[in-house]
Amino acid sequence: MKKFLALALALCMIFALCACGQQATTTATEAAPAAAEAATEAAPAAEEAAPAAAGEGITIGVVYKQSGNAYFQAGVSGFQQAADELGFTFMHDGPDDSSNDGQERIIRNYIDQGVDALCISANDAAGLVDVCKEAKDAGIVVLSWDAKVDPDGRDLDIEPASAKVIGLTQLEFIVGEMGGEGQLAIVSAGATAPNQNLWISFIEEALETDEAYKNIEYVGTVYGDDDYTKSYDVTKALIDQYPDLKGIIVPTTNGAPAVAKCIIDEGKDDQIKMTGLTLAHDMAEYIHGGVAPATFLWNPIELGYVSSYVAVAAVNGEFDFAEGATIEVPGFEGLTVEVSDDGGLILYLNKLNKFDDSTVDAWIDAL
Ligand code: RAM
Repeated sequence: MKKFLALALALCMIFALCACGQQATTTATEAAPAAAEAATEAAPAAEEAAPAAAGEGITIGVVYKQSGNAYFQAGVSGFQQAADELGFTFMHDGPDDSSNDGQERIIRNYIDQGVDALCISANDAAGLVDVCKEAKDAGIVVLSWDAKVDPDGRDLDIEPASAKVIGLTQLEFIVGEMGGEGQLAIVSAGATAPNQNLWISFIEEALETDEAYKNIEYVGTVYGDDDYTKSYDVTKALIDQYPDLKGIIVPTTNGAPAVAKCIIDEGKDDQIKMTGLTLAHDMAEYIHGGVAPATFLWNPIELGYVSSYVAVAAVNGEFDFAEGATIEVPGFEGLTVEVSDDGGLILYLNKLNKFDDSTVDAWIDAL
């Protein structure tokens, strides 16, 4: 009876095939929800949620780029909210040094422990393919979330929004702040980071081809490796090398506060403005202060939450890894699998929020 109930409940998770693959389009929303809403947006009350037993007996191994990164701690709370609703168990870990080797060791350990699914935010899209293939051969569902594993190593990649939208939202904003002209630099995370590199590729393409940016002199990208001190130091070196620098894009949460602090310490906050992908709590003072007039981010809690629902459905054999497949997740609509530019499968949440002087405080408790 118990078994039957569990099966019946599991079947309540509805996954359908839909022929219409839609292009991802996202625009940053001006309005941030109240903090309480932000925190609960991804986690509807348990009684409204899909079947509590769907995840019973399932173990998920969550792997992220680095330990101690508040962005991934938020992501983990999304996995926890889904675990509370669906009943699966999960482990989570990331290397201290943001290395590919460290992630490989964690994944191997999870394979040895017999996990049913892996959810990985990769430091190197190609570097994890072999170990992920081993996992797939062992019957493990392999999802990447936040930062992709290359198609051969994954079943599906789950991303907050299209890479082009994420990249160009930051570019348009900073160029507006720069009055359409002057020197622009990027301070990124690690040099192999799949998500940052993709966003930057769209930024660089637009800088080369779009007339709107013809008066922008792009001086290049430097890497702070998602380390506060290194991000600060590379920013200082940039400012020394380019005394006329007017804008910096920082597409990484760990680097952003270090860059803002450095601009201010160098006494350049009247001249240099920055934007990027940031959390709210560690950037609010810089957003209010004006050195970062606005920044952007999706809700990483939601990314963990949706990844959990996909993982559980896939382990239960109820999610088809195919273009057009859809999944129902409480609080989300229209989640549809598409074919990504890299030829693999991708699912977008399509949510990007803008943190500015009037919205950032509402997000501080959540992010
Ligand atoms: C950092 C990580 C993560 C990225 C965010 C924006 O925390 O690099 O992968 O999505 O920034």
